[in-house]
Amino acid sequence: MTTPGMFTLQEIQTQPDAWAAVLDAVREQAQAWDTFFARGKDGLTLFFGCGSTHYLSMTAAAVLQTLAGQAARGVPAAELFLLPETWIPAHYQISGVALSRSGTTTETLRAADHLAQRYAAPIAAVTCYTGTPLAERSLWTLVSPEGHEQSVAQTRSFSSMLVGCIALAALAGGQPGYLEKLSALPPMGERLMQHSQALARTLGEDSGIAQVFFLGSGPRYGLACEAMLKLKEMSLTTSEAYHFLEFRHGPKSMVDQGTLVVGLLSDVAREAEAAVLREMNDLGARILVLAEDGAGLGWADHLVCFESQLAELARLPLYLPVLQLFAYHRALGKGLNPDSPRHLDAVVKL
Ligand code: F1P
Repeated sequence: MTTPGMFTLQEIQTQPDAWAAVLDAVREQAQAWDTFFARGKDGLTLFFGCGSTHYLSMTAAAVLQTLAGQAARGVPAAELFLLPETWIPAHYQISGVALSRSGTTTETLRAADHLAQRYAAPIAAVTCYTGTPLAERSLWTLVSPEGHEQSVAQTRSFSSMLVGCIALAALAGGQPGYLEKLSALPPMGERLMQHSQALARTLGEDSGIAQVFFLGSGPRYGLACEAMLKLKEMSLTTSEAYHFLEFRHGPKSMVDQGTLVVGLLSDVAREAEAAVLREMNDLGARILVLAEDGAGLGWADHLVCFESQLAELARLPLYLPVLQLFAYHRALGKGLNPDSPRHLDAVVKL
């Protein structure tokens, strides 16, 4: 006997265990991945995927470029075989990292084949299942052993693949000590979910919220997109994601009393980001801020503080659980089943 949302909730709540498991997997495979990242040094590493895993590709690329100083981009998989010239500069040595929970999405497989055949690119994969068509195409495969899911919408799969990508980027950047810091994430994730569960439910059940905007800069932009997708998939809510300062250039005209703006605050650009949120607050939007600490944020309507003491990139996964829980509660509040969103399948096979 299943109840609506039971798989989604269980997958969200168990994600810290999946983070610990993927870190163990990275430790076991660390040496093997050395050869992959060494190849990216003089070229361009393209991360690619579809839907959630496309958003993951943007964050993973930003993290690799920042931690390892290697040129990297996140690209929707289909663009790599439909319009490769728009993404791939001539004479570059290309490496590909396919991101896919299932390892069976047609576009992702075609992109991997295209990069390998036309650009002689070595292909690596970060996924949640073994023995898939994607794994067959990849010389390096990191499997998030506890990332698999029954729900359509990605939650623990996404965040555990993110943890894996951050750990791999740290290795590529010659920072193996970073992995020990990442080990602090699972207990922090548990604590954070306990502390923010009530807030996620209150916001999720608030029928006064008609639309939601998620704002993030740099590697947090991909996470803002993923939070936006969760809310759409699970709860059929009008939601959009923007880079923080972009929001002033048009989208803010949408702001009204029924708007929630969620800010995924950074440390580096905190002041400029907070200024955007305050401005939207003055225009009537409700504001939820996710930040390392609450200094100077007393004006926010809702605040989630990580208090992690972790480096800025190491704490990226902590933005996700409360936003997933928000989507889950919003779906239930609207009488929807978050486990099986309307019109969607877990994998798109063309
Ligand atoms: C990617 C994906 C999901 C999305 C949808 C269909 O699959 O686009 O992000 O929620 O239901 O599949 P994958 O390649 O990561 O398995």
